[in-house]
Amino acid sequence: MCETCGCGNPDETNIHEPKHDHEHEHQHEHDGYKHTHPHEHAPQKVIDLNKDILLENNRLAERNRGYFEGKHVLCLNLVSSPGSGKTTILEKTIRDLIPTHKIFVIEGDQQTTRDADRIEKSGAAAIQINTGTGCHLDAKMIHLALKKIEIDTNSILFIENVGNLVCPALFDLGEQKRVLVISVTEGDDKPLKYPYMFQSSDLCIINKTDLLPYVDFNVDNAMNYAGQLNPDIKFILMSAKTGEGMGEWYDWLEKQS
Ligand SMILES: Nc1nc2c(ncn2[C@@H]2O[C@H](COP(=O)(O)OP(=O)(O)OP(=O)(O)O)[C@@H](O)[C@H]2O)c(=O)[nH]1
Ligand SMILES: [Mg+2]
Repeated sequence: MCETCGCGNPDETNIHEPKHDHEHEHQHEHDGYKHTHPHEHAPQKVIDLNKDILLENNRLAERNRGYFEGKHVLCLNLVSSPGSGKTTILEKTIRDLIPTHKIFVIEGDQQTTRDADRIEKSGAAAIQINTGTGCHLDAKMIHLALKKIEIDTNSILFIENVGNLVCPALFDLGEQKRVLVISVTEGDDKPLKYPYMFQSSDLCIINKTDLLPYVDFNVDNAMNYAGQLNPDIKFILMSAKTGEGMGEWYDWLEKQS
């Protein structure tokens, strides 16, 4: 349960009962005889998240956005489920672009400085935010981090959000663009199950394509589902391991600057 965004708060949820009748007959074997009797399953529950706790966050996000615009900083918010490859993509991006670009990174994780350490080894300055029990970054955390890291003008700031396809979708950080990374090991139905994240993202990187021969992931299905939710979303097929799609990613980055 997230204690900071209220997604575990029962007052903020709606529970929909299924429309069909749950009663049907079951056979049980008892004392060597088969008995048939009606049996009731526990009702299925679908939980919707309410979003009206975000006004203060949006106000601070606008302040962050103004700061980035004033300094000509391209700020990108990288979101994904845990382990999709955000840090690996950033490591490769930094190694390739640091000779020609000024790059800074804000790292969000519940615990450890592992990702910030990886980023610094790649050659960019990084600051780590640990959210504790929190499952997302918010605009205030970015506002405070910006006071601790001196971002140059005309630079790129990557924010790697906490690995989570749910709560980070709701929190504007003041970024210009949101980059969603999914990987082929997660299943091609993710857009259907986590629609807010796909609706709110500008670019969807489908990572780990080197593993496509080994997993049941239909790229067309994933793109169609996401495109139905968000007709403007762009896609890049990528393998941060082999380098496939990195050139396309750098072209996309250049177009945003
Ligand atoms: N095969 C393959 N593995 C990859 C690729 N990209 C990343 N990985 C591996 O996937 C694992 C997770 O990668 P990370 O970059 O740490 O993922 P992340 O999204 O930053 O993870 P969190 O910060 O924990 O959410 C690591 O073992 C990477 O080596 C890829 O393109 N192909
Ligand atoms: Mg990471």
